[in-house]
Amino acid sequence: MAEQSTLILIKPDAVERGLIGTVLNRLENKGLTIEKMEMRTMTSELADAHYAEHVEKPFYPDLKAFMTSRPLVALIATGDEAIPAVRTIAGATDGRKAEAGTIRGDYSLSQQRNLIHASDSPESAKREIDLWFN
Ligand code: FUP
Repeated sequence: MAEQSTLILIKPDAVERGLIGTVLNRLENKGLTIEKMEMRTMTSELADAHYAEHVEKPFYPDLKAFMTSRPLVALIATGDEAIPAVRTIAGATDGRKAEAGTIRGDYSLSQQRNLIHASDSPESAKREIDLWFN
């Protein structure tokens, strides 16, 4: 048993579409525990820190505008191997290509408006949890 905590964002598109409960359901049904949860709007500074690896990419201005436009739900979920487990539930980045049965595969038809962010490694999880909750 390797308990892990991961940082999840239920993105503005999911909030706007009334899918907060659907996403939370999937996480809870899987057996994950929601440790902390807060609805907030990402600031410009937080966006640049959170997406540090993407700030120079051509798609970043658009991504930042979307992520800072409206409230999102930030949460910490914990469980056995939670980091890879949540990535599996989330599905591939591009909702058009994500497998059916995943959150993105079932509810997103977009590479940017893909409903959920989930930490991709223990290092990212630690960094992102610190950024959002400390
Ligand atoms: P993921 O780890 O699956 O959230 O995806 P990435 O870290 O590769 O990308 C971060 C965010 O940038 C994703 F939510 C999708 C978005 N993105 C774009 O909007 N356009 C692109 O060309 C690539 C990624």
